[in-house]
Amino acid sequence: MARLVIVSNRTAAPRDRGARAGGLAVGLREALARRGGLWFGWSGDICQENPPAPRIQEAGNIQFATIPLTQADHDDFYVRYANATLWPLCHYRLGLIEFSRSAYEGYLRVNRLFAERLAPLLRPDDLVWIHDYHFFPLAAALRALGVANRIGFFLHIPLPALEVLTALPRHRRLMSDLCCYDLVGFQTGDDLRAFASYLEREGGGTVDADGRFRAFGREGHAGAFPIGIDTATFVELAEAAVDGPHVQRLRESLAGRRLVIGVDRLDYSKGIPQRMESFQTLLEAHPEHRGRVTYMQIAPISRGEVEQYRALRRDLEGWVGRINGRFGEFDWAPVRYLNKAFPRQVLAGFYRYAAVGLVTPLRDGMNLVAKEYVAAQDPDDPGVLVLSRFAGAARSLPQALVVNPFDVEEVGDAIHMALTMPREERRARWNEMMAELRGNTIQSWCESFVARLAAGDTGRQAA
Ligand code: GDG
Repeated sequence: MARLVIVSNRTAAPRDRGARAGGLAVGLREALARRGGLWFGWSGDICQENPPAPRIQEAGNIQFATIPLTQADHDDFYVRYANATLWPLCHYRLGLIEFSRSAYEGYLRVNRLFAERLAPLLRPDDLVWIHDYHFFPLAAALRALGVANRIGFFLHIPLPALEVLTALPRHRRLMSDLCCYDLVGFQTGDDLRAFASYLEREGGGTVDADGRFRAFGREGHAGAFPIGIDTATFVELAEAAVDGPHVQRLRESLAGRRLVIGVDRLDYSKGIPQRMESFQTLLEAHPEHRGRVTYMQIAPISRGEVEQYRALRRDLEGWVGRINGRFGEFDWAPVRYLNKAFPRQVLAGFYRYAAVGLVTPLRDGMNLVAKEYVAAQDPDDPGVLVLSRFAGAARSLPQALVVNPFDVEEVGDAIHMALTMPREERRARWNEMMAELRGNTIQSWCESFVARLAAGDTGRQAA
C-alpha cells in the first residue's frame, strides 16, 4: 500500500503551538496510521530569515514535518491572502475582500517554499493529499519541481458561484493552478457544479458526468466528498460527559431553564450576530419563553490578527449587552457569551444537555458542529437542530429545521418550533439524521478520497 502524505496549514504534530486535536485531525491521523505516513505543515512558529529544513517528529508510524514562516510570509500568505482574500470570497462576502498583488505574490511564494521543503521528503509512489484554500497552487509548484506523484486536493470551504469567483483578481491563474491536481474534492454537489461552470465558462473546458475535467490544457478528476465526524466516538463522549461535573454545574446554573446552544469559531461566516437577533425576535414574538430559556454561545477567538474579526467581536459584545439589558432579570441573563474553547468531551456533554442546537452560518463548507450536536443527543429524548440552508451539512441533514439565516424572524420561529416539538417528531427526525451520520463518518470520508486518488483513473497532465 502506498504511503500517504498529508499537507495542511496546521498539522496535529505533538509539540506544535496552536495545533488542535479536533475531529478532522483525529480522522486524518487514523488514515495516516493505517498506511503509515507523513504530515507536512506550518509549525506555528515565526522565524527571522529563510526557514530551515523541516523539523521532523515521529509518533508511531506517522512522521510530522513542520517548518516555521517569516513574519512577512506569514502575514502575506496566511493573514492577508488566505484569510482576508480567499476566505471572504469563498463565503460570498465580496465587500470584505482586501486584495493586493503583494499579498498574492506572498501566497505564491509560500506555496513555492512548501513545495521546495516537501519535495525532498517524497518517495516516488507516495499519495499526496493537500488540504484547503491555503494551497490552491501547491500541486503546480510541486510539478514545477518535477514531482510526478498522484496529488489530490480537498477544499473544506465552499467554492463560490462563477459570478462571485470571477470577482477575484487573477482568478484564472488560481483556478488553472487548481487544475494541476489529479483529484479535486469538494464538500457538496453545489461546489462541484460551481467548479464545472467555472471551467466551462472561463477555462474553455469540460467536466464529464463522472467528474473528469479538461481545462487550461490539463486533465484530472473532481468529485463531492462530504466530510463526516467520528460518530461512534462522539456518541461515547456525550454519554460519558452528561453525568460529569461540567454538565452538572451547567444544569445547576440553569435552574430548570432550557438551553439553546451555539458553538462556532468567532468568524463572520457563522452568522452569529444574525443568530443573536433571531434569539431576540424569539423573545419578542414568543414571550412565553422569557425567563424559561437561556442561549449559550461558545465562540473561541479566531484569527484575531485580521481586522474584520476584531470588528465582529465588538459587534457581538453590543448584541449581548443589548439583549441582556432589555430582557434580563435579576436572576436570568438570556444570553451567555463565552470567548473560550472547551475540551471536546465537555462540549459533547453541553450539546447533549441542550434542547436546541443553533447552527446558522451565512455560508459554510460543511459545518461539523451540526453533525456533532446530532450525534451527542439522547436517543430517547433528542434535542432539535436548527440548521442554515447555506451550510453544506443541510444537504445531508434535511430532517433538521432548515432555515434561511438572513431571515431572523423565520429563525426565531424555528427556535420556538424546536422548543415545542413533540418527542415523537424529535425522535423521528433524529433517527434519520443519525443513520446518515453512522453511514458517513470521518473515517469513510478519508477512505473514499484516498481510494479514489489511488485508483489511477484520475487523469494527469494532458498531452
Ligand atoms: C472548516 C469549514 C468544514 C469549536 N469550538 C470548540 C471546538 N470546536 C470544534 C468543533 C468542530 C470544529 O471546531 C469546527 O468545525 P466546523 O466544521 O464547524 O467549522 P470550521 O472551523 O470553519 O471548519 C467547515 C470544516 O472545515 C471541515 O471540513 O465543516 O465548513 O469552514 O469540530 O467541535 N472544539 C473544542 N472546543 C471548542 O471550544 N474542543
